[in-house]
Amino acid sequence: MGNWIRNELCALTEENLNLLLDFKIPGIIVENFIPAETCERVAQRLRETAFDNYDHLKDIPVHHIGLCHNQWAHSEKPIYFDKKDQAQQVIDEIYDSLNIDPVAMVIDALAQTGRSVGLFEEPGFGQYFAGAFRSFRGHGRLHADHAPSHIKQPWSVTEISRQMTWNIYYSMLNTGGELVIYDTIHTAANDHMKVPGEYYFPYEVLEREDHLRIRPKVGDLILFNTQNFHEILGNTDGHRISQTSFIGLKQDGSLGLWS
Ligand SMILES: O=C(O)CCC(=O)C(=O)O
Ligand SMILES: [Fe+2]
Repeated sequence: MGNWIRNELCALTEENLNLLLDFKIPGIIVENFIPAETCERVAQRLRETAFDNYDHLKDIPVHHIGLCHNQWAHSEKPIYFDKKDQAQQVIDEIYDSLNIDPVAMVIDALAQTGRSVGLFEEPGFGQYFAGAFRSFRGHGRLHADHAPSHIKQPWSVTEISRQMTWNIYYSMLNTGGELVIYDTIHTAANDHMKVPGEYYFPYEVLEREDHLRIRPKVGDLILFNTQNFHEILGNTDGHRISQTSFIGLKQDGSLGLWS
């Protein structure tokens, strides 16, 4: 018996957010979260902007703009926080004169479910960066994202009890690029199955067939629980670019965003 009580993306409501945190639904969608014309203008700017490599991960077909905490989580804390202003400036330039702030829009949308929501904070250092752009080409292999399991240093994001993600899709591939979410939860018990020295898992970790395969559309906001194993199917014909951050559930029931 699987965990999911529905096999589709659901609307953003208080009840569905609770179900998602509880691994009972595959995800949440808000279609046309960003208007198509705005997406096209942002996508054009993004295609012209150089993306950095995730140098800390070998062999992953991903580039990013902004700041990715995972990349600096095993360095001294000021190294990450010193990069924040510059990263935010690059993101702000992408949205220059478009009069939208998608990170604030996501925070507002989540807050409408009745939860307290904000940027994640590190005592003594302030707010984390949230809202990196990520560009995929090729296969993002089967993985889970869970700061308490991956990070061995005492950052506040390691104190969460659940981890989700949001993605707004600005540019999609002509074919392929599906997001596949599996009804199998990453746990301390299956973590040892991770391919040594890699970020991904073999398909043998999956406990059942149940999965949801989605082809996101430009303008969609999609949320899912990153403790569910997931993968991004590859292709190389075009750009698959989203803006994204994680969402952590804190001990007090509030949600915090960081990238
Ligand atoms: O790009 C996507 O559709 C999802 C990427 C992903 O692995 C994540 O947001 O954790
Ligand atoms: Fe992921």
